[in-house]
Amino acid sequence: SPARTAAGDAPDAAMDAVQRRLMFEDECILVDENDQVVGHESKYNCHLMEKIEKEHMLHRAFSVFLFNSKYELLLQQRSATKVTFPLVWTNTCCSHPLYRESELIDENALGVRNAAQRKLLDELGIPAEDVPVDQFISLSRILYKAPSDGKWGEHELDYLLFIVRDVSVNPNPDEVANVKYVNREQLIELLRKVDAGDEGLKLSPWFRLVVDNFLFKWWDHVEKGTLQEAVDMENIHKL
Ligand code: DMA
Ligand code: MN
Repeated sequence: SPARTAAGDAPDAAMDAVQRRLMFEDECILVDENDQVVGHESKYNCHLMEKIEKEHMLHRAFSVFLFNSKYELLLQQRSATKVTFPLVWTNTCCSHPLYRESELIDENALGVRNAAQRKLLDELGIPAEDVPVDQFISLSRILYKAPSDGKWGEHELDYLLFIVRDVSVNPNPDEVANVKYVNREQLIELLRKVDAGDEGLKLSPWFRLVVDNFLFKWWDHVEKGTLQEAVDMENIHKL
């Protein structure tokens, strides 16, 4: 459709109705480079590349990496209607903690973990009881900037949340085009295809950063049950 082919430059009127509603309803948390809360702003404004460049606007986000009991990682392909990064393959679930009391709790990243539980249900239909908030391990934080297409992009301070659970999955087609579990070999094969340009496969920039910098060493900890040893919430990695 015309809205898809040039999503980044399309007028807002062409934006998918569900995604447009979220762009204005979701109030993101603005932070400084040390992850201190400095304000709040609509999801819409937070993802305008012009604002990011001119006002250095930075917002808080999270990326969930969910593994099943066979230690396979659940990937999702973003829906065609996502305003930023449509149809790219990425980690299990990504979004933003919102500027509301329950998602602003700093202690042990509880606000971010609450947001993760909310979005795993919204995007993937994973029941809250399958992903108890105390089961997420906040491993680290990264700071990155990535243009999408046209006027949209990301500039985020992103919490990397790991969880090992068998869950029931029922993807929401407004958010997710496809899902699959991969073991390490299957992810390596996917990376090879992406790098070769096969089948038009693309990965999200933040997932690629985590893959290239951390994922395989953390996967060892997932398998050994030693994820706590990998926790580094002191540093914010600028990637
Ligand atoms: C934003 O994800 C968060 C990261 C880490 C890129 P998103 O674009 O999927 O957010 P939402 O699901 O709220 O649209
Ligand atoms: Mn964002």
